[in-house]
Amino acid sequence: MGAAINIEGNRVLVVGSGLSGAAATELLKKKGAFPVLFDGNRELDTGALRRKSPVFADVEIITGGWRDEELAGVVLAILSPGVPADGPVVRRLGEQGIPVWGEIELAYRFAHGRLAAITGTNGKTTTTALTGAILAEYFADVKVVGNIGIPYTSVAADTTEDTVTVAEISSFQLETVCTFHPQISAILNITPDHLDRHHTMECYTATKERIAENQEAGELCVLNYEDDVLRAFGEQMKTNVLFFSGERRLERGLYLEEDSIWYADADSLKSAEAMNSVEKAPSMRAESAVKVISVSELNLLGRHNYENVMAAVGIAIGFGVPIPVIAQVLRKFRAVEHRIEYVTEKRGVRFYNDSKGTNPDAAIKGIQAMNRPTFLIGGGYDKHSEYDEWIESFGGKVKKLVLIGQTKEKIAECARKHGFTDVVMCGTLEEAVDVCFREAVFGDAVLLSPACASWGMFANYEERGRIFREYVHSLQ
Ligand code: UMA
Repeated sequence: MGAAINIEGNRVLVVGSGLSGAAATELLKKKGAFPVLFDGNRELDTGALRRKSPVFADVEIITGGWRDEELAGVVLAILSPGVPADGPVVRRLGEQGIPVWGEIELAYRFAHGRLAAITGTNGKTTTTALTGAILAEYFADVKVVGNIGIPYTSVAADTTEDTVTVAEISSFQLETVCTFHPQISAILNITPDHLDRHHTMECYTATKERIAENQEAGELCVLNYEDDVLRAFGEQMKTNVLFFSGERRLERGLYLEEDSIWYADADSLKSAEAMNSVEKAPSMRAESAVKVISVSELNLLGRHNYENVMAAVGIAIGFGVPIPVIAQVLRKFRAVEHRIEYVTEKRGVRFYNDSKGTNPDAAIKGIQAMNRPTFLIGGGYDKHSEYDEWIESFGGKVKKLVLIGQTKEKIAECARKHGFTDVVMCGTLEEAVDVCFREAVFGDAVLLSPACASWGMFANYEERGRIFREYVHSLQ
């Protein structure tokens, strides 16, 4: 798969007609290939698709399944992230001898400049957006791409040697990389998610770790020291590792102590001093530690966010951004949409949109951030997650659990098992909001933090969050 494939003048199959498929098709055309689109959805309205995405207007579209001869002359297939690498589509392509790259691999092959790639179960989007904001303060041409919602293929052709690209990379996207090689990678944390796709935690972890598989000595991987798996991973790497910790002082790395974020690195203290205006640590602390920022100056809440900040700071330091510049951006940066986002207050009840809480671990962070009695709206698409830890994290804070979607029975049963019985089932998100608003009293919070993906009820978590926000604003 690492070999060069000449796409110019050749047919290339694009699998998936969503954001990634459209952007990949556009890039392939720019590079002189002849894209052919395949989408497994038999019901796909190709006329409507061509109107919505003009890039497909002159492209041959195959839906549902294909006959071998329809792929005659196809030299390569580009997979959208939603298409599993061990599924029937890839099996058929293998039988026909057609090599497969993911959309990320395609973009990487045509991209220039430097690249930072960020993965992890939770915090990827915040960290990617924050890293992009810091780098944009220091470098003239910064692109923020990937799972964050901007396909890497949509910008790859516009990059130059001076571009710095920050890519949020999901485990789905990592299944199909090959030569993908960021100079700086980061893995924020690994907790159970997407087990319907990756089957076991071992496979999920190994897929995440692929982000660093092509890195070389002298490059950098930023890792969470408090994640046992990542600590062990870092300790055997050949590339440089910069750990961060929300729990303990590190000899070398970033850590949270006394409500501040510190950077300790004996080797680079000299350059840190040269940057001026960085506060030296008291002598009792690691000799070389400098203060990056006090967390009270941040607009992001919760320890998980301080970890995201440390990862972004680590990447920025890796690219040589001075600490005062980093701190200046950190003071301005605000939370991304749909992540414990305050919506409004009605009748003394505060509404929070945490639609991005798409797995139990992320949803636990949502509950932890609440400082009021909370009506919690949960449930959605079944990714084969276990909900025990999420229910256990309610800790007396959750007044009522209002459930929607495919997982509602499974979650309700799990709640009962843990002695939590104040559960209501609803058919729609709007109905769930109505129930919460009817029963909530002054001083309560209503939190949408579903612990599940949105698929099946909504196109994506952004749509779920938007609908929640709009409906909440319309409440009388
Ligand atoms: N399709 C098939 N066969 C399949 C599966 C899907 O033909 O086996 C077709 C569908 O019919 C549909 C198209 O593929 O027409 C959809 O492709 P897609 O699911 O890859 O979605 P895109 O619109 O291309 O969006 C993808 C990411 N989606 C997924 O990973 C599921 C987006 O991440 C990402 O923002 C976008 O590329 C741009 O890079 C979303 C996501 O939910 C936010 N990610 C997961 C997460 O964050 O947990 C991983």
